[in-house]
Amino acid sequence: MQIFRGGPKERFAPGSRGMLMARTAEKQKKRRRNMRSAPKSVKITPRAGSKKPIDLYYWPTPNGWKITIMLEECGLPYTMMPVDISKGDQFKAEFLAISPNNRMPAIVDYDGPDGKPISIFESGAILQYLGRKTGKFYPHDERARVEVDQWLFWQMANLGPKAGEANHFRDYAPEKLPYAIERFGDEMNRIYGVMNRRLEDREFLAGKYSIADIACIGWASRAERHGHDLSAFANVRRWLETMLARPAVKRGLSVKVEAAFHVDMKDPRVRAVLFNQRAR
Ligand SMILES: N[C@@H](CCC(=O)N[C@@H](CS)C(=O)NCC(=O)O)C(=O)O
Repeated sequence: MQIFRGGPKERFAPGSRGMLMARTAEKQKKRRRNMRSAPKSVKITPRAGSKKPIDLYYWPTPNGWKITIMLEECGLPYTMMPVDISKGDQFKAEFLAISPNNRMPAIVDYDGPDGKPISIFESGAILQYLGRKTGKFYPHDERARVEVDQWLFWQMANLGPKAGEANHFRDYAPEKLPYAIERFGDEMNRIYGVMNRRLEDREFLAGKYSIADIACIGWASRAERHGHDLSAFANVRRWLETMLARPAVKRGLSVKVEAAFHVDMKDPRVRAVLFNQRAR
């Protein structure tokens, strides 16, 4: 790959077609960058002539990134709808109507299976749906699909929830409870061990790159938050590097929401929204 330093002026004669095209490309790039960090609902990579883009209800966390990465990998146009979970957007009636578990991500696909809109919550179900819809990263062949499903469900039931608890007891619990910190720290160690063994003789979790890998990347890229630097898990590190080098993974992980930068997890109002939730 050739890397150009400097702007279009350095590469094309003033007023040339090349210069104009480069300028337009730069402007588009800038616009896309700004859109990704805008606080309101944001349209990303819309295509002329296509149906209304998918609405993605999103906050920049490992569960949210699963879907931005998948949408980017598939080249599907989407509108990012921020769900400010620090302020309680996840409890609003209109959000609960599509995501009754008061958790993001969720999507609305206006071009559903019968051409009518469909809403989906739970990141694993969304990944499978998008995989079936596009025929990408989710094989048709039953044996290959079972491989993917196993590792996708493994992420949903192990890596994700246990990392969340490890994180909570390390960083957010009002008291440092050694038992809880150790319990979930050990679990994370076990889980990375499982993943490391699995990746010993294959590049990706299900052999080929799939939604199972997409589900894991956001969590594994934050391993240090749950107390691991992955140095003991060489195969996971190699997989992580391969994943992070993918342009769509980079784009998916960089879909930002400005307001998320200003969330203070020590703020009692934020803690009251996010912690000690009970049936409503
Ligand atoms: N199993 C769900 C988990 C989603 C989840 O935990 N989302 C978190 C952010 S990472 C959330 O929306 N939290 C809101 C809350 O705790 O009220 C999925 O994979 O979609």
